[in-house]
Amino acid sequence: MFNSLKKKLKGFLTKASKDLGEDKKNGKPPSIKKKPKGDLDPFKRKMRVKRRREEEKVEESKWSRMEKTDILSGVEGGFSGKKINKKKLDSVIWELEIALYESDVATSVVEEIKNKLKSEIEGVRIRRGLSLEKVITRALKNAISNVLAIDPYDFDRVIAESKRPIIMMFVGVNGTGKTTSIAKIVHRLHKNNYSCVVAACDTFRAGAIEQLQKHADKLNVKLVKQGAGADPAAIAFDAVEHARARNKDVVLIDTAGRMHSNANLMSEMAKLKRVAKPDVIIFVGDALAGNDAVEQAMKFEECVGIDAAILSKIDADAKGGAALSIAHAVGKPIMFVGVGQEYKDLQEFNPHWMLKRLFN
Ligand SMILES: Nc1nc2c(ncn2[C@@H]2O[C@H](COP(=O)(O)OP(=O)(O)OP(=O)(O)O)[C@@H](O)[C@H]2O)c(=O)[nH]1
Ligand SMILES: [Mg+2]
Repeated sequence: MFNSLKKKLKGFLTKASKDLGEDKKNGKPPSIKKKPKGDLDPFKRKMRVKRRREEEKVEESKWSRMEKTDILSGVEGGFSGKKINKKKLDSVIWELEIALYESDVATSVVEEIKNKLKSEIEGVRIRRGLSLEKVITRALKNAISNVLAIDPYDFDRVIAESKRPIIMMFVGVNGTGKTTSIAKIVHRLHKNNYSCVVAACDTFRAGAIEQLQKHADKLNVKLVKQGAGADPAAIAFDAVEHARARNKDVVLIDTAGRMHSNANLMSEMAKLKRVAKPDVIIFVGDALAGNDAVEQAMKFEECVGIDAAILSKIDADAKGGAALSIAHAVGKPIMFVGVGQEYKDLQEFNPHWMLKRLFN
């Protein structure tokens, strides 16, 4: 998972700390400037030495305070150490930019990470003995965490606090993992003792209803379906009625995969939305599609409006571009990530989870 991106970030950090740390002379805390000795009498000289020692003590305590607290906080401290050189910084940040683009990170996200990293470390003074790599790593983690920091989607709370039945509709392009994600979510909901109904609204693709039926049998969940070619809106309506009549907790609507450029299927989805009145619309994107998944999410957001995203196939994704970009670019949180093909392979996503996988 994210191996290529992880390697690229590590490479960047090593190179950045080497390139930025080349100037060894600047690494020392300042020595207090000696004043010309002149013709001071012994008493005055003694007093001057004493005062200098006191000043040095204050400097030392500043340094040690800085080491214990934030390693970046020396910027405003007014005391010197190795200062990160702006010109060199620009050139190493270029390396980061390339690494991110190669990993399929969206342009707006690359810019955001780059600017945040720059603002965190430009002009910062680093005390000798402190690892430059550690300082840059921390700044990069902050920058990445910043682009991931969209209000998280608390699925369990939404389910617990929502009206009944709560209606969830899953949308996305072909083969991204909508049906599998629905099955995984039913599995999760059953584990928490919620009752579900699934609506087989993909009447378009051959075999879609049978695929869902297999999951329904395995999961022992009610499937509301009709034949191939039937009106998806009518099926969703039936499923919601069924859930109301039987006091079921959650209705999950599976829809046909569609390209946003397919006007007919997009307007069919809009009709489905009008009839089923979903409380939550979830975009399911394939992490392996990288930046394309981000673009698709933006289109679905425009066409139908989405509340959150699920990124599937993260287990096979070396680049991490979609996971880094989608929430920031679309402004919607990642609800879950799919980490395999089994029902249990669904995980909550948060910045901490991502950072752990990128930097540990
Ligand atoms: N490795 C891996 N494979 C997954 C994951 N999620 C789904 N898949 C696989 O991706 C393929 C497509 O999944 P589906 O759930 O059928 O995708 P879909 O979006 O419903 O496809 P359409 O209905 O054709 O639009 C299947 O082979 C799944 O097993 C995941 O998180 N990891
Ligand atoms: Mg499907």
